[in-house]
Amino acid sequence: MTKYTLPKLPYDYNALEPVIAGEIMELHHSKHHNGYVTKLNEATEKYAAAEAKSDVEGMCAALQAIKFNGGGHINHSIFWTNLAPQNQGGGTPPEGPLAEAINKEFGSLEKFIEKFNGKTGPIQGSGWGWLGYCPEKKCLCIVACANQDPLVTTGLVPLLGIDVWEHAYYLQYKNARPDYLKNIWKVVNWKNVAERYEAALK
Ligand code: MN3
Repeated sequence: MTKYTLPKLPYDYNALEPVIAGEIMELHHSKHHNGYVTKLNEATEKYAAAEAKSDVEGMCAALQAIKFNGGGHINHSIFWTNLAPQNQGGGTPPEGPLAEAINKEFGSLEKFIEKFNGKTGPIQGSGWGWLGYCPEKKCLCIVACANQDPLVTTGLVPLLGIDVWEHAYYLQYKNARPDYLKNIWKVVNWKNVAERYEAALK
């Protein structure tokens, strides 16, 4: 059976400083994301064992854990690549088709960020803000998801996800989620977001 593994971070833990402290990145990647991977592997084993016995109750119970921990694994795997150190393009505004789509849908990058933060900041408890592509309506949209619910469950293709669980910012920003959301754009890897957008169009 497939064993899921923790992807390597594409930069050093302290490379996003001063926007995100190295201590946060290390805990977030090596403890939190790693925990989702470990529990996803346990849950898929439980599911397979239950399925082998036609134990539907056991299968349903395992599915809850697969959705949460699998969602955590999917979301963080996207999140790490959505960010980049400033000397590697982090914060450099998008160009090309993605920039055109953002301008068309939201007016400008600044207005997009304002709307994104306006929707993501008030998420109650833990969750994620997403920029997604809707293949049906052929447009960009901003969606807030609770817990670790992966965006794909809404039918959208994930392009950019911002983690607003407290573990993503609390050590540095304390209760000031809006400050974290204001700063994070300085390390957004728009090149990665644009690649995801262009792949979604195909
Ligand atoms: Mn997280």
